Amino acid sequence: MDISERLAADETSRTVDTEQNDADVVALRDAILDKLTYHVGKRRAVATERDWLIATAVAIRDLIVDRWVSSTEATYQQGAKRVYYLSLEFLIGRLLFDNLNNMNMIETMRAALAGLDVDLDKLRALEPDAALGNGGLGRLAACFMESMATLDIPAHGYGIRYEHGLFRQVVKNGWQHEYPEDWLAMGNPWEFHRPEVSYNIGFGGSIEAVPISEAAVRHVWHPAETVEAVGYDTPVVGWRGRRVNTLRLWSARSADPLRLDAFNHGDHAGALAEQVRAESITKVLYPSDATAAGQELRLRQEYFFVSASLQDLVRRHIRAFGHISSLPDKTAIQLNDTHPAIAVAELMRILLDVHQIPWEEAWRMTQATFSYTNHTLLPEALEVWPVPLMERLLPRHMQIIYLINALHLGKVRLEYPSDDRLLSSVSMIDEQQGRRVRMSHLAFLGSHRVNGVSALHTGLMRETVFRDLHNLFPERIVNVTNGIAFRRWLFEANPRLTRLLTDTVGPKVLEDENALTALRPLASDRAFQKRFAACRYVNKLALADLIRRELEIRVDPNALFDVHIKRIHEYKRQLLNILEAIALYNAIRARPMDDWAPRVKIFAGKAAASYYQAKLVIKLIHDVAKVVNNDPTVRNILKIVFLPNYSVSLAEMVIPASDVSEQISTAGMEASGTGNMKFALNGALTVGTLDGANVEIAERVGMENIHIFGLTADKVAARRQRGLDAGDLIAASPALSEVLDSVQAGVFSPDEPDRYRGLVDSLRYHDYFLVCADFDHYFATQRHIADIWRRPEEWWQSAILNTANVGWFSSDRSIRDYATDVWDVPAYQASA
Ligand code: T68
Repeated sequence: MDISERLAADETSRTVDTEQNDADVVALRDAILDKLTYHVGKRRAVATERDWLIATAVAIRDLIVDRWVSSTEATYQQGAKRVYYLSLEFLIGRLLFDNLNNMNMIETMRAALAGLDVDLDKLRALEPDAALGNGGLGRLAACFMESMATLDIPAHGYGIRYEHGLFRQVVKNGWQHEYPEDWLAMGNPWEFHRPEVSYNIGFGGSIEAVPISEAAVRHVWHPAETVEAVGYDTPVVGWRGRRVNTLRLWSARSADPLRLDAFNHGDHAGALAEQVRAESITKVLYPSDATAAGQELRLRQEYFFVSASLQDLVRRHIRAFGHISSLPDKTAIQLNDTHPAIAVAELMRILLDVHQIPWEEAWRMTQATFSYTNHTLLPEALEVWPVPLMERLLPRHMQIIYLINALHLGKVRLEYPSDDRLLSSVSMIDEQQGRRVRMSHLAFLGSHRVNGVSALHTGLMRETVFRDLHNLFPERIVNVTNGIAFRRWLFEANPRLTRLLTDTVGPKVLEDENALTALRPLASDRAFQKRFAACRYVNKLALADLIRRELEIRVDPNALFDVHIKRIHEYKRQLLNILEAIALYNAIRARPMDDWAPRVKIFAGKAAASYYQAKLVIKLIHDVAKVVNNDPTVRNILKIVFLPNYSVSLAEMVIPASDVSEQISTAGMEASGTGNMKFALNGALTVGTLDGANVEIAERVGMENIHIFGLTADKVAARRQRGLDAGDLIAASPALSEVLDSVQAGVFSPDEPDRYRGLVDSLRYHDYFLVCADFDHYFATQRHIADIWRRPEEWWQSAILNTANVGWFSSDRSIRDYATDVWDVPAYQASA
């Protein structure tokens, strides 16, 4: 066994905590055995690994609960302001290691389980991912929850407890198929069912105006249908258990579960119909990462969780402070995209109709309480709901929206009397294609702060979608660049690198993201470079092993691992990457004896079920892989791999094993990206466009340590103005011409030669995502990266400088920004 094999054989998850004392180990072992007996109800002799996982989780949960209770108590005692994060998605992933790590208990737990002949790493792999989100937006919510607990901010996350999270992706013959995912099948040891925390949620019906004085009426909504929302709480543990917050997810229950009369008359299905209808609200997560789902059920989901959450937080406020009037002083509600934007009308309804607050005061309170984060400017992703649907489903809310809009437009008209263009642009009702409510405008007008998620994106918000609103309210839009939880994306995902960092910089690197800068002087130190590279190598061995087991493809861990993992979307340009792979393949075949740097191109990601173009790209990646991986001329110089069923857990495995990070979206289209930060933190070199947070990463790591190519956002806009025919560009690029001709001719799809004809035609004649325009520059940049790969001292210096310089992208920094600029709450400071 050589050194790296020995390192690999060493368990994969030994981490940073060494505080392990025998008494703790014994106590924990006893606690686990106790849970096995009294919670799981099994004897040790017959316990399965799953039983041990439950017993282990529940034993840790007990320790977490103590902190949870004290955190909650302290917030009440201090009368502190609370933050509520409303999100239709929380892409949490697994919790076992997250909780152990934050509680500083990994090694103690490992020893306790070893004493019971149980392997902690096996239990880790058994836990299902909580995939209650589509992609970046949902994962951001999960990182933010962790950072809020770490920074000792009293916060609650509110969302939906989907019975089925994001679909399971199965690839058959290169095509994606979707299957339901069943994360709750074996129970969820982290959550607490709160049957006593339940609220009625109304839909439809009529409004009664009841006179309460000469001049005033009170509106009473009589819903036609009522569904019950029931809470499930999951504790969110901050770093070192400093604070434990709550993620409260709602599940739908029928107010009237069984019509016994119908059942007794033999109509068994009919007797349950109402239950089925009610419970369908929280059955599935909509698999739409960029397009508004458009279905009525989606609007029902949105209102369902918003109404339950607002009823819950108002009740909590009144219990703590006695009166509704102080709500904005003690409450900050963050709307994660427009999905919860109906909350603006719902809070108004509660203030006006339930608490009898006058309109002006209710509106002031609402604006002071809410703030809204925008995550996309893609027109197809901006939510609009048809007015007739809103009137039918939420009649009182629609009345309130009309009044908000009338008062708002009245003010605009006073200032700009005859500017009809302006009025229609800032109106909450879009009159273009039927009348539709613009949820972005509702969220904007109902908030005191509106933020974008990277500097570039925030600038584009001001210039494009929100231009007119921004001119009316120039203080409202602020930028808060996204961040990632270092605890998960460095400490847990890459324990080896973390150990190297703590050995080198000291334990303060675990507490303070800025301490990473201490690595800068070591970047050119050959000995340190070798240790840094050894961590990567061992992570690559583990990934190579996974690829062999999953796909029966052998990859060389000494090759450059070039990784593109994220949702599959045209703007993210997996197509550009696979076309570049074909060009490289052609070049290798033309000059097989050249000194090529061996490369493995790794892809993973899910396409929305209805997104044919994205599914076709997955198929193309598989078709190209089949040809390239089986071509003896190419030997091991190029391999192409598509890892199925991308998930948070898969990302944790792949990112620490990556040499190159693909962040190649069409400039101006990726609001921020957060994967880009995870790779850079783990020392991968980015190949990317000047898009989203790539711009800020480049500023921090230095242009010599990131590989930027392609049109800038301005140039993209200008080029689109000129037209999208790429004929001239293709004619000018022999490499691109050859690639497109071969794809079009069916070289990679001999079983169906026309499979990619339409795809290539759209590149030639309507290249909206500027794949052709950026192709040559991308290809050249990739060759430049290969040159650097051949000069290890240069490569590892650059890699180390990436890790050293991206401390700023910690979600702790993002949350501190929100705390100061948006929520006005204090946040924990390490040295304070
Ligand atoms: C992502 N958005 C952005 N949307 O694309 C990404 N959309 O640039 C950014 O880093 C991230 O948000 C965090 O700010 C999404 O992930 C969705 O998932 C989504 C879901 C439903 C409807 C529309």
